[in-house]
Amino acid sequence: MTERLLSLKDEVKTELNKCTAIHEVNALKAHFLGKKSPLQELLAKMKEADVEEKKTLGKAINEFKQFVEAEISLKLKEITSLEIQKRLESERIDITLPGKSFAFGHQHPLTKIIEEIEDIFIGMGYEIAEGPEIETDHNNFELLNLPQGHPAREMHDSFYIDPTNLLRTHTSPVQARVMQTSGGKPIKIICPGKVYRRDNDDATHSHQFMQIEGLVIDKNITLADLKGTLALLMRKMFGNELEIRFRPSFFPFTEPSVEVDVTCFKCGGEGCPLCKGTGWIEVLGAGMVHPNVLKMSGYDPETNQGFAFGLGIERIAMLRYGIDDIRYFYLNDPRFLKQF
Ligand code: 2NM
Repeated sequence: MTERLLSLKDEVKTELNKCTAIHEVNALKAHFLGKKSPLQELLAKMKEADVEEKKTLGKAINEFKQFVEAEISLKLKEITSLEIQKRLESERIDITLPGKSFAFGHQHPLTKIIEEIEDIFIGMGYEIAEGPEIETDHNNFELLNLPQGHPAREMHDSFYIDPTNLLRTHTSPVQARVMQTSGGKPIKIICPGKVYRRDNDDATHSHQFMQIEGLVIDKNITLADLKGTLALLMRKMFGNELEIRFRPSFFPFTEPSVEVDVTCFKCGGEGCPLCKGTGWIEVLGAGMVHPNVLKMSGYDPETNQGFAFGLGIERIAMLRYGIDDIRYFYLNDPRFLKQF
């Protein structure tokens, strides 16, 4: 009997040694301790044994059971720790490897110029006003002294949506809206935004571009205020040394109207390819708000004066960065955009 148990013990050891997975160990456990195990034979024999034999036999069987359970639990521990070892090995992370770098987006050059100009005007106490890109014919033309049939309406041939609505051709309708709702009070605003004109796209024309227009209305506003304001704007944008000059011009919404040149910031006025040898660069249009415009939007032109100006953002950005084709701004080629 004890010999049988001893040889069973050896068998347990050899079989356990072959196990490499948990399910194999569990199968062995069933084999040695389960219903069809050799143990059952021994238990059957117990029935025929006498009291003294039963005692020793029972003890030996119990000891065998404990042995098997202890061996199995040891083996299970061994396998589990091996598996953990394997997983740690296969899921190892090398924290010294460099991280994945990903591309950051950044501001569009036009946005940069707009925010720069906004900051300059906010510094002078202006507010920023915005309005819809689809406007009424009334706001876009009528209120700006461009009545039906006015030849200047052809100056910027427009995209009509229906007989009374169009894509705004300038941001002036925003200013007309502000004038109409401000109850005759003083105004100091700039209006940045997209505008649309029926041009064929080429290096210097785009059917959609961006503008900033400014409007100041108060008592005793003069052309000198306009000149001082624009000189400050241009010096902050292009350098402290430059001068500005006014040339007489015409806009339906201003009288007098001027076009504004600045000293060529590239050559300092000596004459170079950028300024085509003149020493001056044209940067914007401006003027004193036409009495009709003031009147139509509820201001008495006898007691109120105003100045207004408009500039094209693309033109400023092209001058500033030396870009020779307006279409680059709208291609969104990262090779172009990442330079700014
Ligand atoms: C320009 C040139 C001159 C202008 C006028 C107005 C308004 F609404 F006050 F009448 N807004 N913008 C203006 C004046 C715009 O752009 C070249």
